[in-house]
Amino acid sequence: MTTDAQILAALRNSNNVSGADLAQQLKISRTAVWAHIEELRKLGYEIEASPHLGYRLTNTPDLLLADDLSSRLAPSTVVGRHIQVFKQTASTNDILERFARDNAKEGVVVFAEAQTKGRGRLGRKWHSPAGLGLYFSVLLRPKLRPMEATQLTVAAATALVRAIDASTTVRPEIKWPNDLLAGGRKFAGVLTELSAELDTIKHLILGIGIDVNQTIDDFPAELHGIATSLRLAGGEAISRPALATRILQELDRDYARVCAGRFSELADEWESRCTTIGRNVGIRVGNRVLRGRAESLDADGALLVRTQHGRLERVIGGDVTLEK
Ligand code: BT5
Repeated sequence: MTTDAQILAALRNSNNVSGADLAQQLKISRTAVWAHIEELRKLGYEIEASPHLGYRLTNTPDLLLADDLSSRLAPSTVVGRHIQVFKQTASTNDILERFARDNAKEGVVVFAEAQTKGRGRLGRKWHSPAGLGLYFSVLLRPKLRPMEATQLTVAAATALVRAIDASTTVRPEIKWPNDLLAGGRKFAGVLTELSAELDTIKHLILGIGIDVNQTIDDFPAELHGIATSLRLAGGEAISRPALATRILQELDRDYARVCAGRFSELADEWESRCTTIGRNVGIRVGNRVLRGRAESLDADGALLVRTQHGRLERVIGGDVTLEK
């Protein structure tokens, strides 16, 4: 952890910390502590200083800073063990793909304040305006077969739902396979990209995009009517670093469950929040549209659909429309 991260962690852990205590903990001089506090203030952290009580953190900016995010996570977490934040990038998935090829460890997370080429599935775009949403990618190296990768898209969705339940008044619905909706409008999506050999996953990148503090004017015209943000749905602005931290914590927990072979627990949780289950659906897979009733998830995270002819089909990807 950097010195700034350690100072932020210390300030968060107690109401007031004296300069002398900080200096002792960090093994630096009191003048150096003061210089770091000044730097943090310049970034927008409001830190009060009183001669008797010491330093007190009174407000944090809505900025994503690697040190700040790291300081909020337990040292033992896998997801988020190393965090990097870019001011702007084409796509966080592309950055992480490069890191993965350079043998980065699993759990590395890359955030961007803005993306110029944010991607959805099948070459679609993800609108990623600066400072309003969360756009990040997580590198995982699960010991799973490629056909089990859908378990991790499901894990990402349950982690997002739990984090949003805990941090906001919005109660998201899941639309299979990767959309989070509020009031029928999409505010988050997951892009899972896989590098695999025949029967093993080499690495997997979970790319997560969430509309957090956008107002309607922040969306381009083509998304009006289909997209929303947590702020629009819940009526209040949300702290992005606090939400990001909670998501990484929940994802760490769900990833551990998947690795321990406890995916079925997640599948139950997922099904309870998924508006696709129990509905008649049309699923476009390539050029084909499969029609039927979505029944459940199987042990690998694929959707089981009972077709009009009574056959049970297993679907691992596609675009769903809900039918009557
Ligand atoms: C997704 O694709 O929903 C996955 C989105 C993943 C984005 C993250 S951001 C971090 C990481 N880096 C990346 O480059 N990507 C990932 P899909 O299901 O294909 O949905 C794409 C469709 O959602 C578009 O065609 C639009 O209709 C709609 N859309 C685009 N931007 C949106 C936004 N900001 N909010 C809501 N809907 C949006």
